[in-house]
Amino acid sequence: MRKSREQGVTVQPTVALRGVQVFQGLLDRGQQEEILQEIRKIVAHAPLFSPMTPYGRPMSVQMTSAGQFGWVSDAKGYKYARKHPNGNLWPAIPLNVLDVWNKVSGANRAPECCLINLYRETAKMGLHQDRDEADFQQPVVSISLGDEGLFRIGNTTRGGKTESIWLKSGDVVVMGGEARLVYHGIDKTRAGSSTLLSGGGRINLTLRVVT
Ligand code: MD6
Ligand code: FE
Repeated sequence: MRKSREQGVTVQPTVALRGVQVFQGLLDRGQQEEILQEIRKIVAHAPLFSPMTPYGRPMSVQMTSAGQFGWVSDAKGYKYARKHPNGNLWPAIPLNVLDVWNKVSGANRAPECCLINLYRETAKMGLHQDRDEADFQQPVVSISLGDEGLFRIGNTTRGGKTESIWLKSGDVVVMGGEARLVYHGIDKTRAGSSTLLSGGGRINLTLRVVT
């Protein structure tokens, strides 16, 4: 568990790219391992799956969720749902993950969804906006674990110039304010760049207020 004395301490981003804040190395190895243990418990109840894209092909990223809402897709597209496709309610968002939200988000609400993305080998995520939430005043916070991922940041409309940054294990990203609706994605991961995950790969947790 995160030491309580750390709560309430203001932390500052180490990098800001187009308004996207990056807190590099916010989580040390011990904290990363503690979060990973909680993710293992979540996955035992809410197994990873590869959502279908609207193009009829499964995504290369495997996903599951924690919280009151999870992210699922069907033939009609993506949506938030109260249950895993297996019919179970999603497990609760772990306290050590909520600690990260409380430290960096500046938000007055708690996250209602923790999306868990697993990238093995050549998995990637195309440029997208996070815009299925009701309140864009609420930021999105993400935690990277395991192998490094090349995070591309574009603009609030499709197209135009982009900038990229490698996200490492323990880095935390905040997309809020003017940057809340910027297009972003993961072009690739760097296999073997971290020893955190047995079997390799990268996990990204994305915390959002949905309603
Ligand atoms: C990823 N991240 O890092 C994908 N979205 O694997 C996201 O899609 C994302 O990192 C919103 C805010 C932060 C993020
Ligand atoms: Fe996103």
